[in-house]
Amino acid sequence: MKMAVISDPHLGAKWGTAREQDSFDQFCEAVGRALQLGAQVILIPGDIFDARIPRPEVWARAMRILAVPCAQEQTGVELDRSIDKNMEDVSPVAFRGVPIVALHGNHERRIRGLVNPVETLEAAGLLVHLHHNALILKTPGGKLAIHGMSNVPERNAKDAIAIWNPKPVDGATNILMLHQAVGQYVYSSEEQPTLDLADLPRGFDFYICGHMHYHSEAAAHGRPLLFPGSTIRTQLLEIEAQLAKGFYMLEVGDGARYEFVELRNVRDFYYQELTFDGISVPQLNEAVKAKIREFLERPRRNAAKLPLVRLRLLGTLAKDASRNDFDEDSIAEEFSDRALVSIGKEDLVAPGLEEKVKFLRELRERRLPVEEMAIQLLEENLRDMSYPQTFEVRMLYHLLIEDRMDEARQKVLDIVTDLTNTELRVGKR
Ligand SMILES: [Mn+2]
Repeated sequence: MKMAVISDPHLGAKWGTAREQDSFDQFCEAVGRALQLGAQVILIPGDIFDARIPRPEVWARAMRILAVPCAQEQTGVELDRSIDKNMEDVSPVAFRGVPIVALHGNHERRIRGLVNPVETLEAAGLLVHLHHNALILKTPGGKLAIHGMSNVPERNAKDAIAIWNPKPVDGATNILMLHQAVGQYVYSSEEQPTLDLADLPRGFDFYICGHMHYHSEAAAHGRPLLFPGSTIRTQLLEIEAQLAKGFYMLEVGDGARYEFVELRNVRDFYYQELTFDGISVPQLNEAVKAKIREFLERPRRNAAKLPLVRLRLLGTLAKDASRNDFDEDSIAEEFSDRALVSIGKEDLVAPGLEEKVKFLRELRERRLPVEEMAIQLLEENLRDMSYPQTFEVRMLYHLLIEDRMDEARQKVLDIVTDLTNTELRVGKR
């Protein structure tokens, strides 16, 4: 009994850019290769679409790809029964060909009462959607129970899985499918998972988790926990340059085997962090271009598509140089016939800016009351602007925070009147 697990295709991602076909190309290859390799069921643990409400152009491409497994010959997989799944939601055409069982991910989640795009695909009979329920399938290799929890907000994940409390089905191969951050396996370091490896329910033969975009393997209660990763590059992180994109083939019945299958039509991706110390803008231009040229001379795996080049600039610029003087767009334009270049300069510091950061850090360390911190920042900024001290800023500020509006207004009026009179006198002279 063979199954494919294809995760996070993010159909429609990078729409309107040079990469707008990538999500479809890569999902299409994954589905085609899975069928070639003999998959009898396809599992998709979430984020089929990149958006909650995909545009019709995206729907059309997605449905064309998802219809391919339906058109396959029957593989002897039948629906036996379900647990907590309303059978009226399962389309009578869902078990034609090679069936697809899917979750919705965080990109597709909508509020209760609204239909999400994965449920829409279910209505069309292109797949069966799971959320806190299970399907038990009769297959030539024995019974297969697929239990699924679609994405819930991370803060609720631990409670949601405890309340659901799925139990493995006796006499079946049991698979648990999720779309969450789990323990150290997160989409980004800003996420705070509530779910830990130990919180996963026990007794399943395979644990499968979408959401994380680079593929990884772990163990939960001594059984494989597989993260297929996305089929498209979305994050342009170093780890996405190091790890291949692909999907899993699982074989169950006589023991259990799994293997990661690499996609072939993925763009080559080069990632580099460059650190500088007091570099001038012309030198920076040269260094960046030299690096891109160096990448372009490397042997290519996929010569059919322009490679992606991501450079992250770190360190410091020369004195008096500003980040705005460095024009990354014109460099990207210059190479646009040979590569898709993305340059991140947010972490490149101009010396003036460095002093600002130091000033802010010192302010914070002095642990001043918020109001005092605000006036010091205001004074610092006014100094930068060479403010002529027409108004006594500190005095006005204190009147305002004490809610003495009338006095503040009067002070301003006095000064304006004074200034006007002076102007008039100068004018008359
Ligand atoms: Mn995702």
